[in-house]
Formats: sequence, C-alpha cells, structure tokens
Amino acid sequence: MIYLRQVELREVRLPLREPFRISSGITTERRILLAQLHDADGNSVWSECVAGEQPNYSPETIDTAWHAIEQWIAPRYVGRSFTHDCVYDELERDIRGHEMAKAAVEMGCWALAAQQRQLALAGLLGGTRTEVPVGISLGVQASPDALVQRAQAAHAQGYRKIKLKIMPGRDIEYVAAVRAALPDAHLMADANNAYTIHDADHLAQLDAYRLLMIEQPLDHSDLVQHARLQRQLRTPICLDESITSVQRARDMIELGSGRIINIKPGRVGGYASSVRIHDVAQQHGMPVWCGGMLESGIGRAYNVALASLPNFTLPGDLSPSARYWEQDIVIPAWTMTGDGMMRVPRDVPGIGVQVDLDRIDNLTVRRQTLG
Ligand code: OSB
Ligand code: MG
Repeated sequence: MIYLRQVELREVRLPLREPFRISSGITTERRILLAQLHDADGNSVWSECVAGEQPNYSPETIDTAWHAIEQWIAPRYVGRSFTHDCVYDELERDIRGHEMAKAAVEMGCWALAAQQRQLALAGLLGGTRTEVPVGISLGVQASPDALVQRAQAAHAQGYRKIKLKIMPGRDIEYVAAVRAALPDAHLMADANNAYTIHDADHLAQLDAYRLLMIEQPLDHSDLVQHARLQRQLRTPICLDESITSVQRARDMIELGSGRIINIKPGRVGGYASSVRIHDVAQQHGMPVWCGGMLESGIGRAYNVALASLPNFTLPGDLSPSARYWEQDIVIPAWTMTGDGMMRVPRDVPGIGVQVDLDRIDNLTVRRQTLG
C-alpha cells in the first residue's frame, strides 16, 4: 500500500541542442512538468509529464496537465492509502482523457511502490532485459542532404534504428537519399498524421526503400483508414497517436490497422495500460517498441524500464541524454554503447538514477505543493 502524503509540481525549462521538427510543429525548448511524490514513510520519487507546450501531438499541453493534476488527479490520492496498480483504472472511471497528466502521477506511484520494496522499476514491471536497443528520431530537415548527414552520423554512433520524420513535400526524395547513403541501416519513417487515404498511391512509393515501418501516416484518431491503407502497402504500418488505450490496441488488431505498436506510457495513461497493450500485442504476435517525447533523464528512466519487457523487440526512441541536452537533470546521464544499447538499471531501487536537485532548483520557473 502507498500512503501518499504530498505531491510537488514544478516546471523546468530545458533548451534542446537542436530544434526538433515534426509535420505539425517545431520544438526548440522543452517546458517540462516534473512531479515529486512523497509517501508517509519518507520515500520520495520524481516523475515527468511528457505533455508538450503546444497541443500539436495530442490535445494535452503542460498547462492542461498541470491543471488536471492539481484539480482532479492529485486530490484523489493525497492523504489516502491505495495500491499502485489500481490507479489507472480508478482514474479512467470518471476522468476522460488527460492521459499524460494521469500517467505522470500513476507512474510515480509505481516508482514509489518499487522504492518501498527496494526493487528496480524494471523488476517491479516484470522486465526481463538487462539492456535495450536504442533508435534515434530525426526531425524534418531543410534538405535531403541535411537529413543524410544526420542519418550517417547516427549510424556511425551505433543507433540500431533511424527514424526519419516526413511530411508532404519532404518525404520520398528524403527517404530515397538516406537509403542510398545507408543501404543496410534499419530505417523507418514517421508522418505524425500528415497524410490522408487519398495519398495511398504516393505513400506506396515508400515500399521501394525497405523501411521497417511507417508510423502514423493518417489521422491521429483513425483506425479504419489505416486498415485500408495497410492493405495497399507492403511496408508495415506502426500506430502511435491512434493507440490511447488497450481497447484501441484491440480494435487496431481486429481491424488490421497496422502491424506494430509504438507504446508511449504517457500517451496511454501510464504503466498499467502500457503493460496491457504490451500483453495484448504479444498474444497476437505483434511487436511493440517504446516511443519518446523528448523526455528529460527522469522520463527516460521510466521508458527504459518499460522497454525491458519481453515484447519490446524493436529499438525504442530512447536516445541518450547528450542527443537532446547540454546537460541532463539526472546523474549519471543516460548513455549508449557503441553498438546502440542502453543499460537497464536493475541493481538500484526505484527509477535507477539520481536527480540533480541543485540543477532542477536553478531551472525551476513554477512550483506548487499539493497536500
Ligand atoms: O511522433 O514519436 C513522435 C517527439 C515529440 C512528439 C512526437 C514524437 C516525437 C519523437 C521523439 O519522435 C522521439 C524522442 O523522444 O527521441
Ligand atoms: Mg510518432
């Protein structure tokens, strides 16, 4: 049981080393919502809410998440006893949406439970891997040459999967250029909803470039048109935005809307939901991988622990700290081996890294204590 005594919210601002562009917008600095959860036994953990500044990936933003946690989510748990694996279902019962806000609290509760039991987060989740394969997500670039340069650098660093963000006007030519430069690399593309079913013939040109998958080509809430598109493509479709719950994953499988799922725990309301999606996919022989939201080292810890589950067979968007930040907010920073692997902390209780409190204090622009 967890007795939650207090939740502290903070906003920190971290500039990205390089702006990150997807089809629907650009991010140059991350405004990150961090939560610190304190139980009655003196344990405390940090968690991260992955909502962005703008609602261009999902309807949530850092400001809506703050509001949801402050008004509806934290008040339900502060000053109460409960078990970590019931939080998702309880929140789902009468709070619609706000998955990223819920996830920040729910996953923090899992970390508190791990801390109490002196277990690593990966161990509490049932993770089996000691290291996980790492992929990189490259933002939309101004020219095919600029993209080729970045893809070559990533390949040389050992990344096991290279994801190319695409959008209309910056797609076939860009993918073709990278494939020509890197004939053997594991490549994929991510469109973040930039196309419609009328682009099916255009997208079918991508079949020539041996992509591992194309991620979320169509509408963020669609399953039906993706199923139609999948019947016209040889390249597997992977869904990201469309999969917000285990029910949506089941519908995807039944409809044939794709063959792979990107699981981001923030997008689906946290760990309980992520594990269910993982399990349903596994029962149907469908691989999953862990997506990213330009997390700080705190969010990274939660994603790495999740990616240690057995059906995370494809490399995740789990780049090391130095790919995003001059300096991360955790110690040690997350690193990747020369052959593209990241170690899963299994010998430290909780999230597996220390939080750099002085640095967080210096970066904090907003703070609120709940309870
Ligand atoms: O679609 O996977 C996405 C970042 C922000 C919003 C959406 C996406 C992404 C990424 C980033 O691809 C991956 C990463 O965190 O390295
Ligand atoms: Mg995506």
